[in-house]
Amino acid sequence: MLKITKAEFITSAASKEQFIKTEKPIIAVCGKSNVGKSSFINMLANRKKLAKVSKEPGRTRLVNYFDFGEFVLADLPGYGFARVSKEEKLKWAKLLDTFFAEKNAAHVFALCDIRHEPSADDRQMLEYLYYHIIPFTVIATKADKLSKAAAARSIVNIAAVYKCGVDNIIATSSETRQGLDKTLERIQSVITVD
Ligand SMILES: Nc1nc2c(ncn2[C@@H]2O[C@H](COP(=O)(O)OP(=O)(O)OP(=O)(O)O)[C@@H](O)[C@H]2O)c(=O)[nH]1
Ligand SMILES: [Mg+2]
Repeated sequence: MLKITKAEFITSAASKEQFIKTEKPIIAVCGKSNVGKSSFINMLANRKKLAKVSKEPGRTRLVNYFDFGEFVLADLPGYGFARVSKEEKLKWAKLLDTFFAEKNAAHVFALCDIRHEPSADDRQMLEYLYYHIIPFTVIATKADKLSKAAAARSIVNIAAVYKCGVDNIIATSSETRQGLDKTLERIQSVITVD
């Protein structure tokens, strides 16, 4: 099992010129505002405050890079936040599209809230991934908020929307650390080149 021995903030990128180049595989974390991206990263890092968690959605407006030793994690800006201007939304969409088009990520963790039907923005993000042929794993967050049976039903639904198998979805909770081992196994297989 992969052991995370290092988790350090590297830098933030506000534009494509600032995207970093590295020999290490980059795993990107994406999902709508408030879905739990930063909390998920902190769970992996086993740190409380590596990535900023906020009750107010839409706070992560940059690509934040973290060095995890054998790989780099990129925390992408959350999309689908209502209270931002049209221009700002377009700017984010362009930034994300360029990020994927330039093949910056070897793998993507696409986060969605296990309690909610995937949104139009989630489907748009999925289109980017399929269009640019970027392998992804769905992380169904906040699993602590549902019963086991309800979580299982939700995962079947998410698999249908994301056009993937249920095996490609990991139910997680940053509160209970459910799904951490499965996620580490997935990272291990993603970063192992054989
Ligand atoms: N119950 C529960 N709450 C969670 C979980 N993960 C995140 N939250 C809460 O959801 C809210 C948003 O979490 P963040 O990790 O900041 O979400 P984010 O996706 O990084 O948000 P932005 O950076 O604004 O796009 C916070 O109040 C968290 O405490 C989880 O697994 N379970
Ligand atoms: Mg965040």
